[in-house]
Amino acid sequence: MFTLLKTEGRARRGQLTCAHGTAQTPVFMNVGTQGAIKGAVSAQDLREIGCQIELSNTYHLHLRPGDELVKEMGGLHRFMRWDGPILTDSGGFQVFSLSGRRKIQEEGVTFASHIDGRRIFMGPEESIQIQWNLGSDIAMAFDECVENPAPYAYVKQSCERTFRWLERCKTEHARLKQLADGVNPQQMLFGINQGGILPDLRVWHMQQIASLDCDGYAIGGLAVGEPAETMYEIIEAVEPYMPAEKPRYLMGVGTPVNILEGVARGVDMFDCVLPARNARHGKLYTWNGAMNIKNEKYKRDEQPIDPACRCPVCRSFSRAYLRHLFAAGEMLAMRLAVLHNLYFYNALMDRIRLALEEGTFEAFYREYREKLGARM
Ligand code: PRF
Ligand code: ZN
Repeated sequence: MFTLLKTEGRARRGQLTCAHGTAQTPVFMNVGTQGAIKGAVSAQDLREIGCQIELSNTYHLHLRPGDELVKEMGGLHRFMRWDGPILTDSGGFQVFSLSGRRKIQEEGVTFASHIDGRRIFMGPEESIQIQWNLGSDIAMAFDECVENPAPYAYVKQSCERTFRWLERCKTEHARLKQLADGVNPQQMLFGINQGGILPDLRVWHMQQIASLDCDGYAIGGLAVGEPAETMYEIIEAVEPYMPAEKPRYLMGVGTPVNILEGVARGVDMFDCVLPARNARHGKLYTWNGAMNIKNEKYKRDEQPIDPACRCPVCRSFSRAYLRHLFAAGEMLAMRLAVLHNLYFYNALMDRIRLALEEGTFEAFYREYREKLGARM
């Protein structure tokens, strides 16, 4: 269930109640693709860095260890020892971005596993069954994410098919709920808006999926090659057609500035591998912009990564020590950097929510759009 608490302009402050707890929105979901956060971060760490919702992938967990095994182990929450909300992505996007040769048909997608090349078929029913076995709190519809830009005719037939796939997802989800033997019988299902960077297709598709009364709506197919400004224009075009009483999720976005811009345009939920990936390359976020900790200038720097950060890393370690760990290729470098960046993203969402509560989001937005985009 989603409750809208307050709005400022198009920005929204709300709360999303799942079977495993309530998340305050706008929220950033921390990505643990295979049931672990890349950089040796566990579910225990997630709690410490302020994570509210963990995100895992249908595609990866189906291939390994297998969703049947996860179900046998009591579901994903119990398997990974995370008792907060979990969202699972449907596999649609990963099939297109990770697998080798693939064939898309009305029925679904046949593809080669990126692990051992074995041929696998996944359609809307399979994706929903897998997510049902995992027992996530939020399941995502099976969709096709087309690259940007793509020919009009292709995007049109693709998003028409994605709509038919959503109808099948809804039917399969309802069927499984009837069986009453699920790991998480209260699982929600979100629909995903597609339509490339073509506003008329986007709006048409959004109107179609809004009529199906999903538990929430995502905007997919963005941050896949188009300029950030184009992404913002598409969000602005579809937002008026997204049901106001349902949560809105911008998939796979983004930088701190992208998130701020998304919130300003009415988005409630985000996820991205960027903070963890950047951390592993030494790119760390601060309230004054991004820094590269591997830089020579931090060699004798006694300060924490960000003096304004209260994360477990900044409370203990210096920039000089982190720089050394990176230079020495120590695994601890990755772990500490990832912990800081994820804490930073969660803290950014905290500050955004606070500004919305105080009615000062507009001022916050103007100040931090500049600061967060800077390079230290
Ligand atoms: N569809 C799904 N997952 C996604 C995307 C999408 O379009 C994106 C696009 N940025 C990220 N993750 N199912
Ligand atoms: Zn920190």
